[in-house]
Amino acid sequence: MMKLIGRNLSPYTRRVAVAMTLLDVPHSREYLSVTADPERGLELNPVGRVPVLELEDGERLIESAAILDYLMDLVGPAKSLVPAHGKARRDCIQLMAIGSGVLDKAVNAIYEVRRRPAEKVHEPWRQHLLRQASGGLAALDAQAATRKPNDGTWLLGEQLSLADVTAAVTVSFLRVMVPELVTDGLYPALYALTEKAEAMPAFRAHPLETP
Ligand SMILES: N[C@@H](CCC(=O)N[C@@H](CS)C(=O)NCC(=O)O)C(=O)O
Repeated sequence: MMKLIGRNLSPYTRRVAVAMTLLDVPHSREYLSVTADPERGLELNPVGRVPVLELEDGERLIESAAILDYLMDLVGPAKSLVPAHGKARRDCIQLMAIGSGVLDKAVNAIYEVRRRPAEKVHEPWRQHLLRQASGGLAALDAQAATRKPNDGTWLLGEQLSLADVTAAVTVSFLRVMVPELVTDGLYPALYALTEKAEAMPAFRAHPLETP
């Protein structure tokens, strides 16, 4: 059986975990925190990060986007959570890039505070990172606002895609770790989409741990 390594508090890991459950790909988990155990991180991944997906033969894949690409290839076009061609495929991958870009900026803003001595935190840089994250959230909200109200559609229309999974895990992670980025009422369409996604069994199967 494949093994997914990383905690659900890592949104990059969580989006892979949710996708594996949505696609019924059997897997076990190793809930590694690379903050707590950086040596294990470096043993599994040359750049010491999670997620890592260990395949049945021991091959290890790194980078959530690359892991998701492998999984979509594994399940094939009929089940894939990324449209196969054209504008829909482009839009899906761009929206995923915005979501993971938000995460990159927010995670760096967190590290700025948590991984530096207090006197070495550069607040203007942290604010710049938060502005970049906010730009991505506004773009996701604008896309979510094009959904027809309350009719159950997703970012790209009727079909749930990895763009939705990424957007929802992003908002949920920020609510716990950088609540100032996702205050009430700021991104209503994106919040509604997140609530809808988080109510699904595949999301509920991978709840965020407390930090
Ligand atoms: N681009 C990577 C980002 C992975 C990442 O930054 N993971 C974090 C956990 S949320 C990590 O392992 N951080 C440890 C570090 O960078 O030192 C991906 O999508 O997999």
